[in-house]
Amino acid sequence: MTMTDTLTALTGKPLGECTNGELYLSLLKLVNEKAAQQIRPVQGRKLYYISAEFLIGKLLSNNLINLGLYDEVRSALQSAGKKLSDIEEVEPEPSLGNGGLGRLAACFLDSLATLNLPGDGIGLRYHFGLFHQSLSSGVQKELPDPWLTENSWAEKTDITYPVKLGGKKFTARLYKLAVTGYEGRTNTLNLFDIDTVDESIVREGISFDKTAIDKNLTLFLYPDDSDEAGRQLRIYQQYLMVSAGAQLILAECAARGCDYHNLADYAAIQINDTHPSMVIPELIRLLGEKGIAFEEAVEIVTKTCAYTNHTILAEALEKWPRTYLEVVVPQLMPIIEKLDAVVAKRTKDKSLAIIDKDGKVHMAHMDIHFTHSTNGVAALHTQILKDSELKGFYKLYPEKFNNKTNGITFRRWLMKCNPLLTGQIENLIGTGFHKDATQLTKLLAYENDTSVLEQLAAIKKENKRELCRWLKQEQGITMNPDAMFDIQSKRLHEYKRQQLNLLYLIHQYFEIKAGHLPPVPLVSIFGAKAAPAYIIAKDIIHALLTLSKVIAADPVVSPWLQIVFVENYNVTAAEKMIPACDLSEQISLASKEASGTGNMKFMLNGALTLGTMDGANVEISQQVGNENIYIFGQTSNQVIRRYAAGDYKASEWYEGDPNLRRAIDFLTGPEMTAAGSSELLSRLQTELKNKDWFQTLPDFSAYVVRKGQALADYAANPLDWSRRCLVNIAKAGLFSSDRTIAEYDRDIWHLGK
Ligand code: 26Q
Repeated sequence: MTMTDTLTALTGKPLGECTNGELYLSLLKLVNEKAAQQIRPVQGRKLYYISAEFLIGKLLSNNLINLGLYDEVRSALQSAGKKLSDIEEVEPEPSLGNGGLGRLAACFLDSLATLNLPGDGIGLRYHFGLFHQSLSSGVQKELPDPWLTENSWAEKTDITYPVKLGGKKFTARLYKLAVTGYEGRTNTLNLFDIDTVDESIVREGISFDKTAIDKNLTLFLYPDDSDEAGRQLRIYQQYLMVSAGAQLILAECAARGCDYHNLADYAAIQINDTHPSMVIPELIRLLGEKGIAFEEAVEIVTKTCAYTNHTILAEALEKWPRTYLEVVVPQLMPIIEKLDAVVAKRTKDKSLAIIDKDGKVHMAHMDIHFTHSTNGVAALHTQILKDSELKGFYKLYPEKFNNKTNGITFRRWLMKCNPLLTGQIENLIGTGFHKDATQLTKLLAYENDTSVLEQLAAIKKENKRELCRWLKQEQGITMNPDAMFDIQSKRLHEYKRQQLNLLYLIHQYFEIKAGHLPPVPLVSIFGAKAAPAYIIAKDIIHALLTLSKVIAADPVVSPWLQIVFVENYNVTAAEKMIPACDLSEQISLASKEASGTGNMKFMLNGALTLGTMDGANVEISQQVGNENIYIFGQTSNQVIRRYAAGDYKASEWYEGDPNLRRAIDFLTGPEMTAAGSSELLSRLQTELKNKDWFQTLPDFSAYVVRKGQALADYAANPLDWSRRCLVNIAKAGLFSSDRTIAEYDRDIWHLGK
């Protein structure tokens, strides 16, 4: 049967007469049928990756690629006068994650299935994922982002588990979503929900009644945790996930012959940050119900579970007041107390306790004591955990600590999002890199091949034009594709330092006004959502939007400088932006970005990095060499020392550098306050001048110099720039999540077939 016949049988009418919506539904069916054929029985140890977030993005094209159907489907549609890209538009994006941590989980699922490893995800079926960001009148507004349609990828099952929340009985229902591997097996993403959630309780924006948990439990991804009810709701969500997840794991293992004493031979559980940490006491509790004594249960759980740390930011490490846990999960508190007593026997060091003197329960501490592996997500990050943040734990359990540098799936972040570049690479080195990313180094043979470098530059230009077309259509923005495209896209956070970029742009504004023209026009593109309650982050967005207006209205500056803020940055937007980038901004304060994964995506798509020696930037710079990356700023050791000394004074830097002072003063000058809100702008100014917790000011002058160098190099020698892009692509193989997953399997999971 031809693909046209197959699809026509599914639609029930000629393809040319179908709407894009009808074609989408048929393709969804086709994919699910094909995917089901690749499900394999499991032998030996199976992985359960538990995570509060799976930022999977749109699935249709990715699944078609992985199942080897993409080309056939595209031509069948084409013959009927239909375009796959139009059908993709119909699919809502499941934004079931905040950012890096959630996207990493999605890349890992792809790699597990591709490597033919048995590994399923366990998470929550949020009705609304991360909020939809709208930018009207210069500020961010949050709106619900629905993705569940009648026929969605997550299929309802009749598998349910009882879960007790706040002493009341609830029923968790399992939804299954097929995870296809590239020429590999099909695994499952298990998402839990309860039937009583009521979408009609959403009020203005993303606000809702936080008390009625039967109606709101899985309504939103991470509800605002700035108030008590929000924080409690988060614990309820976490417990729903881990209790139902633990029951699923035990049931699946029992069905394969496990008698619970040997659980670790059947299951490996990876705890993605502390959000699923309650799985530890919950498993101990459930094993107790099966008749296994506490001491043995502790041993079994420790052998089964492993923990990944994604941050050293103190404010992101979860510590729950025991009074919350006593309300939400009273059945766990006695177990957590017993675990704390075990810890007290192991060490006298009170800073390693699970429950501290103020009655706060430290989730990460429970993880480290009661799992067999704790890993960081980039070499520098793991080193910092061992040397400072988790030093006491490292002393106690040196053998548990290990590094697993993050990675990204090249299927989505190259083959899917950048077909032109993929085609060029295939022509040069064949298709081996699809599953063996290290083969990209074969590209180095073309480092001095002018026609290859010119073609690479032409592809970049075409991707930039494509981004121009998309942004014109989405936001009515016109951009100059001959300018350098500089992109900073990631969550808005002070440690990621979008404000440093902002200060640079103000500086450039002054330079251009003074007649110091840059060697090439610059389009500075941002994509970033701020947490709804994160005031300074929202002020930074406001300042960027305001500056963008000021510059656009200035006939002298606007030909040379443009600021574009992409609304509602998500996976779909990232797939359009990343292939069009010339210069990738990775400018976090050294020591603060655990790894970063956007940095890897930009590199793979032929952008050069402008970055600090932070997270995986360190490993990127080792891969490409100093001449193929722009590094600047304080080192992590300098930063850590400065924090320890506690002697950083932003005001001294402000007073000491006239360029910096000029840029910061401009925030509340007449041009800005005429275009924006003086209240918001002066709040940001005060923060920068007097606090600047993430040390933006000390790195300012070095940033200006390095960025100036990048612009000069780009303008002076396009062919050499293209050569350096080629080197970046060729050396990106290390950052394939296939490599990361192979290392997790080798060192931690030891999965069966
Ligand atoms: C915690 C408590 C209360 C409310 C929310 C949270 C919370 C929510 C989300 C804490 C952290 C997150 C997400 C963290 C995250 O995305 N971390 C990123 O993980 C990536 C994958 O390892 C790294 O590349 C990034 O460096 C890291 O910032």
